[in-house]
Amino acid sequence: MNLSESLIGKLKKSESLVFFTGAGISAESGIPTFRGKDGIWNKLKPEELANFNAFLKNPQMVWEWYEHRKKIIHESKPNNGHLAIAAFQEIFRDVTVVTQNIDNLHRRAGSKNIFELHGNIERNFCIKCKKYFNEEINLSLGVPTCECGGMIRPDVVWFGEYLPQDQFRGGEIASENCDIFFVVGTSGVVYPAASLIFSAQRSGAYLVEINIEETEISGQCHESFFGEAGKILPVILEEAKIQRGKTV
Ligand code: BJW
Ligand code: ZN
Repeated sequence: MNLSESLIGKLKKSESLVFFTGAGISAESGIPTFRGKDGIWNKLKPEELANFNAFLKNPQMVWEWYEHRKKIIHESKPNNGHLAIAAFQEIFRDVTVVTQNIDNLHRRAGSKNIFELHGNIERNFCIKCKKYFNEEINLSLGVPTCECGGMIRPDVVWFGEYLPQDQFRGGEIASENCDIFFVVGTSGVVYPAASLIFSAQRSGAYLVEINIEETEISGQCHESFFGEAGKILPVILEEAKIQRGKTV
C-alpha cells in the first residue's frame, strides 16, 4: 500500500486530526454493520426498529434487538483500527474521534477525546421522566420500566430524533478546525452526522477515506483507501511516526 506524497506531507505538518467513524471500524471486532453486504439491515429494515414509534409499538422486540447487540459488543474487543486511532494521540497534539457508533470500542482502545453522535448502548433512560439508568436489563421480566411508570429505552439516537447537541457541536467544532479529516468505515448516508464531512471540507481539511468499498462520499475526499480499516490505519500510523521522528 502506497501513501501519496500529499498525504505524507500532511502527516508531517499537521497538528490536528479528526477520525469520523462508522460501523465499519468495528466490523473487524465482529460487530455487524448496518448496510452493505454483511449489514444487519439486509435482513431487518431500519425503520422497523430504529425509530421511536417502533419502540412504542413493540418495545419488547426493540429491546431484544439491543440486548442481542449489547451481548456481541461485550464479547468483542477493540481491533487494530481502534488501537491505531488511539495511538495517533502519541504523535499529534490534537486528536478527536467523532463516532456514529454506540459500542464504546474507541474508549476501550484508549481514545480520550470522543464525541458520540448517536448515543451509547450502555446507557438507558425513562421516556417519561428522562431519568438515567445504567443497571443491567433483565428482559425475562418484561420491558424495563421506571418507578414513575414510564418505559425505559436505550440512550441511542433513532431516525427522526435530534442528536445530542453537545456531542454534535463538539464534533462540528473539531471538524471545522482539523488539518486532516479521516472518514473511516461509514456509508456516509445518515444525516446530520455525514454533514460533518462537508463542514471539514469547507474549512479546508484534507479528507481521507478508509472503507472496503466506494461510498456516497468517496467523490468528496482527496483520497480513498479501499481495504479494511484495521489494516490501513496502522500503515498510516507508521508513516506518521516516520515523518514526525517518533520511531524507536
Ligand atoms: C468497512 C469495513 C472495514 C465494513 N473497514 N470499512 C433525506 C435526506 C437526508 C436526510 C434525511 C432524509 N430523510 C430523513 C432524513 C434524516 C435521517 C437520515 O439521515 N436518513 C437517511 C438514511 C436518509 N436522519 C435522522 O433522522 C437523524 N436525526 C435527524 O435528522 O434529526 C432532525 C429531525 C428531528 C425531528 C424530525 C425530523 C428531523 C437521526 C439519525 C439516527 C441514526 N441512528 C442509527 C441507529 C443508532 C442506534 C443503533 O446503533 O441502533 O445510527 S441508524 C445507523 O446508521 C446508526 C449508524 O450510526 C448510522 C450510520 O451508519 P454507518 O455507521 O455509516 O454504518 P453503515 O452500515 O451504513 O456503513 C458501514 C460502512 O463500513 C460501509 O460503507 C462498509 O463498506 C464499511 N466497512 N467493513 C472499513 N473492515
Ligand atoms: Zn421515569
